[in-house]
Amino acid sequence: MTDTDTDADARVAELALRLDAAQTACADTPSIEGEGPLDVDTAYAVQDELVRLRTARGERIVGVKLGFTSKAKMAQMGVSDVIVGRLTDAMAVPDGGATDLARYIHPKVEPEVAYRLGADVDLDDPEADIVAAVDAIAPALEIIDSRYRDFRFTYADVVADNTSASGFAVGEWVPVRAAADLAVTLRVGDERVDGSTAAILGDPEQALHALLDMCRRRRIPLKAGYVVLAGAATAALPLGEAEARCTVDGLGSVSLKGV
Ligand code: OOG
Repeated sequence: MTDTDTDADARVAELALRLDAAQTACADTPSIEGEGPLDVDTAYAVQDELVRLRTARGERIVGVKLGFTSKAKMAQMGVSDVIVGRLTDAMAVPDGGATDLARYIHPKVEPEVAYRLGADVDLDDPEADIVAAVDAIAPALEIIDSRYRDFRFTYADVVADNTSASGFAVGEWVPVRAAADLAVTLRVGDERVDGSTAAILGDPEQALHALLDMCRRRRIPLKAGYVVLAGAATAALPLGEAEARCTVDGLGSVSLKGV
């Protein structure tokens, strides 16, 4: 190992500790790239280390999530690539359940579609069929809580921060079906946003292909039983004590609230 490798490893460890501390203390942190360049490979290494810190505390990885699957969000960020993050059991909120707002810095909710993997996907098999590995679909809510001040981050920043992942709820699983252009409604108290699953890369099934491609590039395992969140179908709304409910036509609905 060269000194440069050692310095790079030390930086990854330090950035992961900083983001982990922001999450556990619910205290935001400034953008990393605001202080100097962060390349995407290093950002995924920070995410790996951040997730390792969580699993070392006993959390279990239960799924993966995509971000920036909507054209609007990609354009807003000036990027053309999706991002992938990890979900742990500590982030799961039961459908209809409550989540303690004291756990978050400035939580927002997004309406999503979730897929469940019924089998492992072999990242090294060029013929691997992720769509065939999916055994159920459900409406979902994701809670995003960027550890960065005012949700101000670059592409590499948000990758390092495990793509803002902090909570999720999944509605009733139903057999997989086409979900290309289903009406989606997100209600939080009196606020409401309408959209369509078409906002998710044109068809949430495309998100599965984008996920496999990204997981191959980043060596992120895809295991049987994993929940896959395909990305937001509308803009996010702030989460407070009012009920948040996502309804996806033909799939059903899912809700949670903050307490
Ligand atoms: C990043 C996460 C975005 C999505 O579905 O696009 C995301 C953020 O906006 O904090 O999960």
